[in-house]
Amino acid sequence: MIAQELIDTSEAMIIGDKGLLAMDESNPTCNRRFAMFGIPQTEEARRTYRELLVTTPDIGSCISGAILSDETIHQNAMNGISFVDILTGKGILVGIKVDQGAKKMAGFPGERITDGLDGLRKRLAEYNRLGARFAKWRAVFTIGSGIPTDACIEANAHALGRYAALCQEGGLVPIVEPEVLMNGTHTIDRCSKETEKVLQALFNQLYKQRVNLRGIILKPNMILPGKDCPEQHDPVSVAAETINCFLEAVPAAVPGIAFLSGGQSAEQASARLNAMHVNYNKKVPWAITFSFARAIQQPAMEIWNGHKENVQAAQQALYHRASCNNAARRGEYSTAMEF
Ligand code: 5MM
Repeated sequence: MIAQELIDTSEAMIIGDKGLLAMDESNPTCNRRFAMFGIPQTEEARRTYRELLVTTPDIGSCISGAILSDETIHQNAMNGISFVDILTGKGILVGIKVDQGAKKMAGFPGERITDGLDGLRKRLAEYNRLGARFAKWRAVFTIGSGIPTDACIEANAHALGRYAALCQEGGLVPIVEPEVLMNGTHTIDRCSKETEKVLQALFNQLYKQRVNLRGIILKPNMILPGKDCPEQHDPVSVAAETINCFLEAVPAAVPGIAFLSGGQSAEQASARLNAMHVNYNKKVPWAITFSFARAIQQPAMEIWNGHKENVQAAQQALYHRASCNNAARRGEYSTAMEF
């Protein structure tokens, strides 16, 4: 019974041309992003900004689910209605980030292991009670000299497996997020090889830990060269590298791959998602969608800038980015949409 509910939820998360709005930045990350625009880094500013996001007119026509953080899932709009009720009222599924951050991995300089398994079963039950229908856990891998190591990959894959199994036991669909970072000078080929290694280790653990693959969503990086690699690639090549890598490593039972943006510009992320749909839509077994944070929110945050009079324009910018990504899911996005 629970298995069917999980499958129904994961199908609802990838429905049509909709995607996921990642608004689960931890307080330090949100504050860092606010600081870039000179926005005050207070709990009230974070609440006001999240209210702007969830009350964007017609956002439910573009977004299937929103990922919240622990602070946000407990907050209300100014009129006293909880963010959970606002989202649910718009037909948007509520998700919750449950990891407690990627911390330095002891004995492995430059590598990180994600915390948060202690007490997780209890936290999941509470989030379920609050209205969450899915969860998210992010593991981070850095490409560099001799890294990521097998130890870092195995430890993070094991933790993702334990998290995913606990989520399914508690009736929540786990978004499983292994992110190979864009930081560095590495080539696209190196990104592909390291991502494939990470995905294979991850799916081995999901199998071993009896996770129902039809009741998860994978949230990975696209296959990209490092930000500082001299050779950059057009959207068609990125789409080809990405799909080839995922065909090698992701079982057909997985219903959907929801890409993170990882520091790409909003336009780049839409163009690359679009190229995957134009060239491979009928050739892959999973839905291909988006779960962006920066690439969907950044223009809205910049316009808002902490000022009430900018709320409407910021909401229009969020809606615009969501629509561009809907178009990309249909293979109909073009840069002409940006003017
Ligand atoms: C990689 O970050 C996730 C997707 O965001 P981008 O599209 O900007 O890459 C995002 O959901 C991330 O997991 C959250 O922002 C939470 O991050 P922290 O590090 O604050 O927990």
